[in-house]
Amino acid sequence: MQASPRGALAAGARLSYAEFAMRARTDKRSRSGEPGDSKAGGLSRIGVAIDSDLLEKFDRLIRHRGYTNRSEAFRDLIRAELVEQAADAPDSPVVGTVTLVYDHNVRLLNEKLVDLQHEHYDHILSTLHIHLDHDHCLEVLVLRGASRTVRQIADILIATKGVKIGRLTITAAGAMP
Ligand code: NI
Repeated sequence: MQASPRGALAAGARLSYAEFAMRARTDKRSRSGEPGDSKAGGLSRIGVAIDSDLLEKFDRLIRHRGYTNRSEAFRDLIRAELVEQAADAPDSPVVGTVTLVYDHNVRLLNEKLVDLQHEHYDHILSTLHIHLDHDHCLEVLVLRGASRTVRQIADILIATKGVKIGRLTITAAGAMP
């Protein structure tokens, strides 16, 4: 059975960005009329043998996360693993989001963070600054580059004295599985 990407889209209860990107590409391929399109855009059905207790826990988890069907949850989990594995290679092109929370009263911290960002301006796509409260600032930076470089820049920013919370989230910048 051949499900059209549009049909699948209409049936999908929750659309992650990865899913959206994949479907957009599938849709484009379907329209291009290249040989082998139907296979590229097709769905395969698989049967999975799974321990009942484990399945019950999985169902609870995905319900808690807002999934309305298992297939969507399985696909997202598989994709997350593939992206993580791809981003592990030091030369893989990635996009990283760095979240920083810091106390702007710490002497010269603002200047230090801005200097660091200017040193790596060619890898920083965007920054967002929010004055969280009287003392704290939240900064979100979007970095792009080789996995190794993005991690290095994030580590330097996060380890800067006075930064209270720092997190890096990485996703593959190339083709999404
Ligand atoms: Ni601020």
